[in-house]
Amino acid sequence: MGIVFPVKVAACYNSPINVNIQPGPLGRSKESNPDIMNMETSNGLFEEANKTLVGGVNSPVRAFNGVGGNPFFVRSGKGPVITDADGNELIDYVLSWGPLILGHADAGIETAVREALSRGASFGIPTEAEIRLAEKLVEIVPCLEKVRLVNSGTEATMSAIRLARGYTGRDLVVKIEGCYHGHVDSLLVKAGSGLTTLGVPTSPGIPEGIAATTLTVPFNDPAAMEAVFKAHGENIACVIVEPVAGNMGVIPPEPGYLASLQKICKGQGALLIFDEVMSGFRAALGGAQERYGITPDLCTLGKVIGGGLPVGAYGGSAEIMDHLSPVGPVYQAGTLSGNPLATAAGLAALDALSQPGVFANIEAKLTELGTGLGVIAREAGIPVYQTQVGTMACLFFHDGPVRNYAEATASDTERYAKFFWGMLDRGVYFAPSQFEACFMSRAHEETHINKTLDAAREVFATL
Ligand code: KE4
Repeated sequence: MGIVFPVKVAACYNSPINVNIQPGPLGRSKESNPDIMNMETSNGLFEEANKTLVGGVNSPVRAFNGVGGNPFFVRSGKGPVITDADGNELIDYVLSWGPLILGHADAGIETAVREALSRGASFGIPTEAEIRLAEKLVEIVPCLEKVRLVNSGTEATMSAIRLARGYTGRDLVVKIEGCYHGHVDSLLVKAGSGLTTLGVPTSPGIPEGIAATTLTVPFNDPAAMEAVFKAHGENIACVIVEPVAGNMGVIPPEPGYLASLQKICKGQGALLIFDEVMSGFRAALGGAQERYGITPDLCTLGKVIGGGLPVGAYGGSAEIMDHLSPVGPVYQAGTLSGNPLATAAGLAALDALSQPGVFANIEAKLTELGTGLGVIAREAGIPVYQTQVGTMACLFFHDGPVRNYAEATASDTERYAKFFWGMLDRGVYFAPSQFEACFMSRAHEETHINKTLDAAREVFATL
């Protein structure tokens, strides 16, 4: 018999399933408020969905628990606008949680995917497109000499952690409280995104033995990082951090913070991993590592690099990456990794995004939106704290500053929910949680920004 680990199975987490078929919080109903968005078809679909899909969704954040009420169902998208099952047209600032930086149904991506599909969807054999996408990533992202393509951000972070442990021979991982790195067992500890939204920052189901290998410290706190290395330094394989925290709202690194992480990791023989699944090609074209000039040992990527199809990636120096199979002993694999459709979509997206002036123009549009929202909030006397890094931003209902998880989670989530539904009723879709990001795309135009600000002017008067 193999070694039996004394694993204590975490308490079973049974929440009552509350299939609450109504179109939103705060007693919203068409009867009491005829101006609210009609969600009749979506509500019917949500009721159906709950019969076969857990919570009616395939990813918890889509259930709108962060703002109460039920999600709408989407029928289609084009450019910056999505159309839901009831025919409501919504200006989209979630963009599938970041990937759609060119907007929905981009013609260039569609052509590329159709052409790839006409030659076959998957081979499980090397294809040239994988080389071209890898070359594009290496060309743009500072820390990359070699990459491995996978199918999601979670796969990328899970694999990067394993590589760091295999490379250093150490077990412990340091993560930042409130950062989210996908649903990797060892990283679902004090995590952001849906875990914070749902109030379960550390997920049940993670054996104590695994959770014990994860150490957490607050964001933007060099002293806390120093302390954890003082206590455990020789056993720490890596620090994984979202260099721009995007899963507790959007929180930039304080000046010098990323440099302090790099210095301590170098000094202690641990690897610094930038999880740029969200900030990659969003904080800057080359990610946060380009914007802040700090080159990590490894980085993970996803979202934008797939152009809306499932692609994740991780990479770093050839010296570290060559510890991966089949060259080295650290194993990682994937049936559909680098598949022709996803690589075609990703390459088309990155080719378009890396054209001169495209990224800067998207960033400028987000600045215009944020500036307008700030003026409106001040005129309404509503305290907000705004952040923006490149093409991602956040409007905290908080009088600021917001520099870490504790401060982020002190935001007025009730007021955020009112803002969310008020904007939705006026045809504007922001993230259904205070602890997510607002994204801009190439497809948004002045008319969409002006419509958004007109709606915000009305909504702030009701908050
Ligand atoms: P995926 O496995 O969902 O492709 O990527 C996980 C991940 C890793 N790292 C960062 C920094 C991430 O933001 C994510 C995923 N982000 C969430 C939204 N904040 C995805 C939305 C969802 O969970 O459905």
